Amino acid sequence: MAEKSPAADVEAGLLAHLNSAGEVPDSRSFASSLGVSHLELVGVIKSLSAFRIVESKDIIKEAWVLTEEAKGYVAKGSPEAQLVAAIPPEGVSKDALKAKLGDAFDVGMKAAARNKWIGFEKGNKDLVLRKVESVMDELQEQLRRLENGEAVPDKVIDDLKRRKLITKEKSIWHSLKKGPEFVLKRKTLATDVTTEHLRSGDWKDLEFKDYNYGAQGQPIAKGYVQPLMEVREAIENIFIMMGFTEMPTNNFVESSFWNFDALFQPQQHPARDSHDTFFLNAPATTQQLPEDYLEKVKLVHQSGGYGSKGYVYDWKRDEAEKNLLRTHTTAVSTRMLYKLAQEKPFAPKRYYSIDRVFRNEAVDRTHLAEFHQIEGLICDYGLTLGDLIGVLEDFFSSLGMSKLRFKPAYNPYTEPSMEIFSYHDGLKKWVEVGNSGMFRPEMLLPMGLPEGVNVIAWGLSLERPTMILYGIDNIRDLFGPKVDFNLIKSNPLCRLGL
Ligand code: FB9
Repeated sequence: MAEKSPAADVEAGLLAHLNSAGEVPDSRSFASSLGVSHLELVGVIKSLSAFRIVESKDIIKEAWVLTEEAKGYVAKGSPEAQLVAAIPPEGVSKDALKAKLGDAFDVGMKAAARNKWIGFEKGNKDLVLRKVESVMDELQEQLRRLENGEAVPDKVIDDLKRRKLITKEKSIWHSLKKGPEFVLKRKTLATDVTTEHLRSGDWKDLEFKDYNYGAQGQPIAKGYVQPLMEVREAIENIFIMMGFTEMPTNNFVESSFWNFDALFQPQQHPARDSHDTFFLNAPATTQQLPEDYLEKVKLVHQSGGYGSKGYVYDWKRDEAEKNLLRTHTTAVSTRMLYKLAQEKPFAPKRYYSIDRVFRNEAVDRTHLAEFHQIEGLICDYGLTLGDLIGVLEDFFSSLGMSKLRFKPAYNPYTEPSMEIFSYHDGLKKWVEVGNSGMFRPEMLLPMGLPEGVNVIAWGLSLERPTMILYGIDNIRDLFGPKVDFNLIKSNPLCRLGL
């Protein structure tokens, strides 16, 4: 038979005592009567209460307890009393006293002086003299009384608290009585039929523990999807369902040409200076740009064409060759539209991209120097602003945003352009949920896209919807070194548009 665990002895002792005495008024004194720690008895009480074998009532009392320092004073007297005791009638030097009392010296000196127990000789501040024969060590007395649980005046409590000699401690103990399922000896309920039971045959009179169907499973140590990636996946599924294909965004480093010039964004545009854009020192400039297309971009910037008068400025190649961290994934759209224009005959396309973009902006609660841009574009003959509004309605209604409003806006590469607003039921307000527009002919025609082909496009961030969906207030809790993993672990699955 298995060796009886000390807990079993405690249990047997408690049940036997309850059986005879009917109750245990104070679990603390009962534990010391059993010679076990109160904690160990509490463990048994908790398990017996769970099976309603005993009934336990918690008794909570807050009491002042002495700090180690205070316990020292009860043993050796208060610092001031120790100090006086260490002063011989002829007095003694401060150093000698410090050597004798150690860190009680400073406190002792101040308190003894305050109590006018000590004094100094005129002109000799180093010799400490006793002013009193004997002292009544109030502090030691008060601490002793407190230690024995005796009442002391509040003023004394405040003084002892101020001298950090006492702290409040909550102690909990229990009064016990027989429970509705009280038994003298608890049948150990078996949880499994083991070979031992089968071999010993005692399985016949074993009682089995009920299955606890409510038991939580072991938390599975598994990886967790970053909320941004959860929302990314949900939004990707929406694009794919709408027939869009992902654009390759695996190049954070881009040339000014594809990021700005090809988008008909003039070289003196404020976004093109290092206040907004991270330019690279190495590699500082790009080597390969399509020569013939570059000429066309140069021309349309300098003197227009395709019905446009252009920007009429001196377009510089070296400006376009400057490398930077892309400020938008629209740079990828530019590359893809140029590539599409080279494919004859023209075939309509729906493209999307979701990846990091970098902007040298002031960082705040919702802005970092990088974020994930989501972009969608449709390239086809005869597309109108109505088509853009239509596809935005589809896209955002799949994101659970049905009520949209559009506000005219300006982008160097789209005309007309619109900011998109959605009424957010949870936030009870209109939220700006993105930007959109129709790419300018000055951008599309130099690429070689056929007359009559229009491109409608829109963009938003991944961080904003993720923060709103997960109720995250500060972007640093979502992205970057300060992410709180528990937030990621405890996050409910994102239920977006699905
Ligand atoms: O994401 C944004 N807001 C947003 C989006 C979804 C959302 O979902 C909630 C669950 C309900 C909530 C909010 N914005 C775009 C709007 C603002 O947050 C804005 O202040 C910040 N914008 C970023 C740029 O900041 C400098 C968000 C980012 C943005 C803005 C514009 C584009 C892309 C990202 C674009 C574009 C574009 C335009 C025309 C053609 C092609 C691309």
